[in-house]
Amino acid sequence: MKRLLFILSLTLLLTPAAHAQRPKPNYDESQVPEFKLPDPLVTQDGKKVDSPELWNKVRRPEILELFETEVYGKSPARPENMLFEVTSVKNDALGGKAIRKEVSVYFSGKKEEPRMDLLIYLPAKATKPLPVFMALNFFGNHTITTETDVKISDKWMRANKDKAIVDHKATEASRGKSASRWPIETIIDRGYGLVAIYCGDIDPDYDDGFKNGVHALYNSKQKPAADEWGTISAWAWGLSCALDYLETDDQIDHNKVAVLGHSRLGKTSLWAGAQDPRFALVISNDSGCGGAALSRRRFGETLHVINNAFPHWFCDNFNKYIDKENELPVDQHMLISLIAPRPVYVASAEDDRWADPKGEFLSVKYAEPVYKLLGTSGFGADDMPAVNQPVQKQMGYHIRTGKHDVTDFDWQQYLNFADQHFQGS
Ligand code: GTR
Repeated sequence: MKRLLFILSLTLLLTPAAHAQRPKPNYDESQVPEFKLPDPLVTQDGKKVDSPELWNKVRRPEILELFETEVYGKSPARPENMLFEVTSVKNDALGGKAIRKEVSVYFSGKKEEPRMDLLIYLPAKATKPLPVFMALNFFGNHTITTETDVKISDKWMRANKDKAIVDHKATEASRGKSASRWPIETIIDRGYGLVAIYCGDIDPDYDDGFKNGVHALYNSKQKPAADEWGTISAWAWGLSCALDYLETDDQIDHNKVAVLGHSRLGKTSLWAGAQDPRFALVISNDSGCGGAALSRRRFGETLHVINNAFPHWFCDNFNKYIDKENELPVDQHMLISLIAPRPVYVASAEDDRWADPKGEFLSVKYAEPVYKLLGTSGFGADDMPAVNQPVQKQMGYHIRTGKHDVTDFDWQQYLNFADQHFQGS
């Protein structure tokens, strides 16, 4: 008996807490709790926001600060003396279609870690600076292309057999393993460039107590306070640093940079776009909980699950709202509202119930009043559109068939949306 108890308690000890307590996800619309969303157009002290001035002066800064202190965590100011080093240029990449560059960004201004590598593809035929999509990736820039002369990332990677990661490092066999998500030739043919960055260059995606990545530059003595940056904030901060480089590159139209991300990196693209108005267009692909999905719906992934499974993504204050979503002073529609009046696009996938497609749609819808107040065409969809039927005005949305992924269909919509907002101006 004693032995049995011992084995039992040992098993309990060895079971990761997150799994032991992981509640069953709700996928039943009738079980979604009733909730009242905070109004993006009412200030903290109850004043109706009825003019763009009031929005810009009072309400927007209020909401931004709430996301900084309660959800993602405040980031430091970007370094002023970053060092940008162009490490390769190929003028006939992709069979002559593209100019390809690799650029290293040294955050401290010295040639030392942390360092972020940009892989840039631009249409070779361009006669003027071009709009680009900028996006983080999960396993290194060499995974987005099959071109064999792109540098293989030397950074730490999450374990993944499919991506040929061995001992947390990429291998030669990792090349092109994520290429299906990056239709580079189509992007080039449509007149856009692509800027790719491995998210782990900015902050490796695991909970190390914030000692590595860019946190090392600022948090070497003590971990971030409860309202200071987690990993998603660090990634967003890194995207803004990359934009600082783009502003020095005269082949790129830095007034037409679209920031895009999938899943955890879609949460990041929204947060990057919310904080940094230099991002002219923002795209979130299947970003789910802590991204586009409304937290109060508790459909699929919840605050309880995400904060236990990924304690490093958000700031510590976000834990206060586990199972208490109604006490959050914001919800994710207000994250979208921070991007107004700039074009924003949210995409869902039918089988990606974990990310709560309806909650993603509703965030766009409930951010619309802010877009309207600022004089844009808004969204114009009251109900969720049918699958594969995109809605595209100043705000865009689609739900496509299929699973959690980035597909050619998604990219077609993003390119159409960018055409609408970037071309001819
Ligand atoms: C899942 C996580 C989601 C989503 C996804 C991803 O495990 O629960 O929030 O971000 O990872 O990034 O692929």
